[in-house]
Amino acid sequence: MRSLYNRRMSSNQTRKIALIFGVTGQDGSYLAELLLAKGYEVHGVRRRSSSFNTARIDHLINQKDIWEKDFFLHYGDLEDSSVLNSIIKTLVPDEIYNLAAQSHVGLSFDEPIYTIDVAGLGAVRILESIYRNGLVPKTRYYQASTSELFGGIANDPFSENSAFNPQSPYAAAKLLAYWMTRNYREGYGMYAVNGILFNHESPRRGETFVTRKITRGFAKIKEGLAADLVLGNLDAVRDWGHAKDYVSAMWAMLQLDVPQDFVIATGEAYSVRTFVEKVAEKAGFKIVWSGHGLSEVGKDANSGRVLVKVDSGYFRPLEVDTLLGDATRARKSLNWEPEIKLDEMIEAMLEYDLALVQKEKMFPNLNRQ
Ligand code: NAP
Ligand code: G4F
Repeated sequence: MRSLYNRRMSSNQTRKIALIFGVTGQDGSYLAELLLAKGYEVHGVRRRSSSFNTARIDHLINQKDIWEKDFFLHYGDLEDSSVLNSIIKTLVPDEIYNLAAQSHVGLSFDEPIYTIDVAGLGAVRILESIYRNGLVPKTRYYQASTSELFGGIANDPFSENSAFNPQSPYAAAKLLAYWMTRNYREGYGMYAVNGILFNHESPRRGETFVTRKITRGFAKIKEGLAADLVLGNLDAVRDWGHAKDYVSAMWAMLQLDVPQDFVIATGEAYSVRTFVEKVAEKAGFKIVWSGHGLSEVGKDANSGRVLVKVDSGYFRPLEVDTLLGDATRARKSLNWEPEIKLDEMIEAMLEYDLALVQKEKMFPNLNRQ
């Protein structure tokens, strides 16, 4: 990696510069692709790790015509103000996307202070850096807000005007970041917006989120590498879209004349149970449920084999039962529509995981040192 300062000297100043915190994550990788396709100079911040953590962006790093010409990586951490301030001050980005977070709701109950530091104060560190470096007239800021702010069941789908009711340390951290983004917008005139995104998934989704856990689980069951899949709350309902569609909305939010916050959602919601049934069917199984609560199981109708079990370890101290979004404002003002349907997304995720599992079967020692 070349030094930030050398790179800045040689950069083509005529095109827009985007800086992505969380570039190694699901959304960061799709957003980097989108911005590169739009002709941006794209900079991403990655964390130092003792193992490889760039799998989602390796295809960009390995592309000789763009690596360190259009696409750059810098080491940094949202806990370290001095480094992120130096990156922002040196690059003077046109757009900053803050996608970095400890993003697992369940884990946030185990690590509340860390989660609040990164997902909450991390946003304040970036906003302060923009403000104190005099970049308010130049730099636009996107905050990865979340439907978790709403905290569950309501009579109507959640919109920008719905009340917040955070039900986890993660949601409380994101609420802090949400309000600080509004404070800098309303107090200092910064172009700073919240994208209140409902769940979005893809083959690049982290393996511990429920959708990917299910597609990976059924890929392993189908290929004989696992006997069953163990889950938590089967009755949780989520509005699941595709990450590729959602990063387009992020970009569109930074292109308006007047900054404002948007809900991004498909407007359709399904239970974890239904998601399991859909994945199972595509993997060649038909699930029939029996029992209740922690004793409930999902059996394959043909063989009678138990394929799905429930374990209390995957429940959270507070459960968010139902999240369904109303993206009317985004449809009207951003001309945004989700294009990839749930079934199409499930097929792509399962296909991807089947290919991974087949590789694992052929080369069982591939991931061992
Ligand atoms: P993700 O896959 O978990 O990616 C999170 C990114 O943040 C990774 O690049 C991670 O780096 C980075 N990160 C974590 N801690 C950091 C730290 N201390 N300093 C710097 N970077 C750090 O999440 P995602 O699904 O792409 O979501 C992107 C953002 O949108 C997150 O803020 C999430 O909370 C929010 N969001 C997601 C959804 C959704 O359904 N996906 C919905 C609403 C909001 P490593 O790769 O090194 O771990
Ligand atoms: O996939 P999940 O872990 O996602 P969750 O909690 O909805 O959070 C995701 O979406 C948020 C937007 O609404 C983001 F802000 C956040 O960063 C993250 O991307 O769980 C979905 C549902 C939950 O109700 C959970 O209790 O599935 C339920 N579930 C049931 N069994 C499980 C499991 N979740 C996980 N992770 N693992 C299980 O075994």
